Amino acid sequence: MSVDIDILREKINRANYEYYVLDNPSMSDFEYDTLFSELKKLEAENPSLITPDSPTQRVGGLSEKFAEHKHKYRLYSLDNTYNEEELIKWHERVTKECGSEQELVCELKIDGLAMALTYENGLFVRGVTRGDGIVGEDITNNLKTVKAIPLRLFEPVSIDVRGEVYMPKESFERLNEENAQKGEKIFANPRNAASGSIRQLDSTITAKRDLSFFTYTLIVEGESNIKTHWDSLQYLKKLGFKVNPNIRLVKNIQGAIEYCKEWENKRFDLGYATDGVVIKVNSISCQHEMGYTARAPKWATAFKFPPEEITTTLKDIEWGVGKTGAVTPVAILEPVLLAGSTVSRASLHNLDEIKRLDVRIGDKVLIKKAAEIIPKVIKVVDDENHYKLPVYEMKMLCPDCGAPLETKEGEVNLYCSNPDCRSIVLSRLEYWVSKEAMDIDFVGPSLIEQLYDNKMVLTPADFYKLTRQDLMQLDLIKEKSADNIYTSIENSKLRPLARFITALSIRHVGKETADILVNELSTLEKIRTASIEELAAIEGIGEKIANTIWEFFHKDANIKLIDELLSLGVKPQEGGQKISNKLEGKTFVLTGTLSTMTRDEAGEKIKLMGGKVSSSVSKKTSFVVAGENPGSKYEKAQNLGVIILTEQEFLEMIGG
Ligand code: 0OX
Repeated sequence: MSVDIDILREKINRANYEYYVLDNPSMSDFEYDTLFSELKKLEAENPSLITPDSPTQRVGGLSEKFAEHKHKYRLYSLDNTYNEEELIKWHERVTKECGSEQELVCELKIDGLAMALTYENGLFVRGVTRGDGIVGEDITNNLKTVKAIPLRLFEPVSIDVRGEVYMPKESFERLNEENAQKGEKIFANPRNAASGSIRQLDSTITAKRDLSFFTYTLIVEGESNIKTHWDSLQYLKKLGFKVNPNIRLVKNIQGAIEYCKEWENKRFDLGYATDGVVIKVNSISCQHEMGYTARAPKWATAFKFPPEEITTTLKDIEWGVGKTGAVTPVAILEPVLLAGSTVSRASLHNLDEIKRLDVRIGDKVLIKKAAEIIPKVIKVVDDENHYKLPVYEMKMLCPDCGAPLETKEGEVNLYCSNPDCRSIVLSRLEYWVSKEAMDIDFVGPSLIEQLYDNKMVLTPADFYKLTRQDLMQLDLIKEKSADNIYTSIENSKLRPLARFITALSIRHVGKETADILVNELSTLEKIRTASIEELAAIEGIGEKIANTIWEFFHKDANIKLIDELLSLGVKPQEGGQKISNKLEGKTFVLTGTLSTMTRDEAGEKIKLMGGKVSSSVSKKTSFVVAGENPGSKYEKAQNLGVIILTEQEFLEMIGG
């Protein structure tokens, strides 16, 4: 038994290592989940066999507060350099103090949070935040949930390492999208998101956030075989740590300058944020010789990339109305070039943010590309002019229909109080037809506006009352397009229930929550009639969302809308997400044009049969379905040896 459990653990740890450290998965999600469940079951039956490095120990629990921990080795800061000249000067000091020109190691400066990790006999025993460099907080349980941090090393050594915990850009965007849906905190950048995630007292929350870790320092004490920083990084890799793949050993400062120039632009293509380059003297004896100032090593320097921030003038604040009725501000700016693109609009989030920043029309403002994505206003540039401008006053009226704005308990957003507000109705109709919702082709914003202004479509139900003749009355709509539009609308009648729920634009209910509701309650009738308690008891819903869902389904206008949709032949496909398990554990990637269905429809079918659909090909992909003119995914599948199916083979697989 103990041998079985050891082998199982080893297999899962290996799979984790390949996935999270090497970025090169070898096992399917299905295989991984099966092994993991098996291990959990064995451990539950034999608790004495649980080991501290078991992958099941990455889940964590609750802490009351974090204990302080004095670092054995101080965590130093880094001195910064901002240009070539300063770099050359730093290097001249290195050459002088070490007696000869030194080789250097260049590393990307990861914009995360520095951590100190301790391993004893190969086991991860402690992880501490930087704190003030002398004393930090013991957050071992939270760090155990970060899969790129090995719980056991490949050699039974006792060492201390340093590295940076960070959140990939994609995970940051996803987290913010989900939080926005739920009306929860929006993080300004991936670093803040990583910080908010790693300092959770409930480490099950940390475990749900996708954090990663690059290791960049091995503490080498006294006599050691490791003579250079470069070798220490290679050794860290050998022990099972994730080391940034873009490190480079260079002969001299010119090499380092080239590296900095190269990454100044290339950094935007990375999946994580980096704010500079760290340049370190390679020879460890030289590092010891140079030593430290009061706060930083003399043998290292950080070259900071020019900030992706710029000053411009705030010309106006425009308020937009979203599909939930939320009225949100956008800063209208004097156009400026920022991170490679011209920016004339920036996010201001909400009225509280406007008050906090005290932005006034005419102010000079500092804007920044948050995580290189959407620009946002950071602050007002302090100058005399600011105080001469009138304080910004919000009218508290809907910018579109003029109805009073209202607030909702526990939320910072302002909402238009008029359910018939043109902007709200239009954006709801646009959302109804969108790819994420009912996926109705050929019906875009301008057609919707025409239909609305001609009083032909005022609610989603009205789409299903349109005839070909109705459509042909409109500007620029000829027989062929009327046919296309009509067929598209007809085809949408049988969309899966989760899409239908998503399409209803219930506040806080996006695609993910709709999936949860359908998986849990299966039918529209059950979802419509569930009590607040029943809804709140569903994992991933919570009280606040339960309330909004219940309220939505009990409002007269919504009851009428849903009944009308059903009577017009809209028949959301029920029965949960799955109708069979035929494709369980299989991941599909769809590429090219299919002749009998759209890629989305093929995706729906795969999901209904228990399979998964992914947008990118990896070793984990089970099949790539290739239609006409497949893209680069086809080549990638060939290179990785992934099975490629023709549309016909795919149809045979799913039974026609
Ligand atoms: C980083 C990073 C930070 C070594 C001596 C003081 C700082 N954020 O990626 N720090 C260091 O080095 C230590 N290296 C890095 N790559």
